[in-house]
Amino acid sequence: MTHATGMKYMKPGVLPHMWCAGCGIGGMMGALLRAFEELGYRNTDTVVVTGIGCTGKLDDYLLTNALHTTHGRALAYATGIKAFKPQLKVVVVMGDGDSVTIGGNHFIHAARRNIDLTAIVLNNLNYGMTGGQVSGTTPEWAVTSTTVHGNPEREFDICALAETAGANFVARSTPYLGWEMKEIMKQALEKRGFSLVEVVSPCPTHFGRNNDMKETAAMLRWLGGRALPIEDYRKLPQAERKQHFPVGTLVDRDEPDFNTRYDTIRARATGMNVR
Ligand SMILES: Cc1ncc(C[n+]2csc(CCOP(=O)(O)OP(=O)(O)O)c2C)c(N)n1
Ligand code: SF4
Repeated sequence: MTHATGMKYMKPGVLPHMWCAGCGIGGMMGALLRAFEELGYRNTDTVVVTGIGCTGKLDDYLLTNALHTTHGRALAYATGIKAFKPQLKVVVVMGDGDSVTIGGNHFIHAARRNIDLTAIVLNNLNYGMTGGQVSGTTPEWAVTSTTVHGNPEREFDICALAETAGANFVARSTPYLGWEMKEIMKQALEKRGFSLVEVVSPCPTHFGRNNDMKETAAMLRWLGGRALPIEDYRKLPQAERKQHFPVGTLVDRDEPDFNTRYDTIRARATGMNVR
């Protein structure tokens, strides 16, 4: 019996990768490439768009079509690709800074358009690449290099944001749950419309070190203890929910995506011109 390795999507000779030991980005990439393989994706019709940051370095390793864009703008580039080449599978891989902090506006509008993209957001709760600064998803209490006595701001719930803005598919996972992440990614990749997988992930180098979880195992245990299957999370009293985040498929609906709406309008407009 053979198992998907995802290696056929990787450039030869690029390992070892640049991420710190214990970082969750490598595992997320492994899950994504295995998902591609199990779904039979071809390099030629798959585009991986990234932004900037540790997570944004992912495209360096790939043989698929890949586009390394600017910080916070990956979804804008991806929207252009999908709008004009709808036959391509477009996957956008971003950090929490890229997607919902500097890039928050693009995130809201990509979900609102329900454009047929798969967004994978690696939420490591801080700006990893630039030294562990506070981001829009840093928990309220957390210490970072720019909130040394604790964070006075409240954090974004990325999944709730995507749901409210209109995404067809919203899910959350964490490397603590192993290959479940790959199965969720497969669902997201096959879903028409805007789909989001948030991967809540360890950054032992900054977030862990700043918050008494210097060892990766401690960060993974902490994430594992906070993650609750959505069915169990819903049973919790409101006051206890703050200690946890729900994992699994949170939203799965079938609203028309951007290209379907656009094609309908174009057909109508063309018909009107002919008359
Ligand atoms: C417009 C712009 N602002 C700021 C930066 C500097 N910068 C590079 S990476 C980064 C943080 C990345 O954080 P995140 O998106 O969460 O990704 P991570 O490194 O944690 O994976 C910042 C602020 C930049 N490159 N471009
Ligand atoms: S700094 Fe953090 S996010 Fe960046 S590679 Fe290291 S552990 Fe990963």
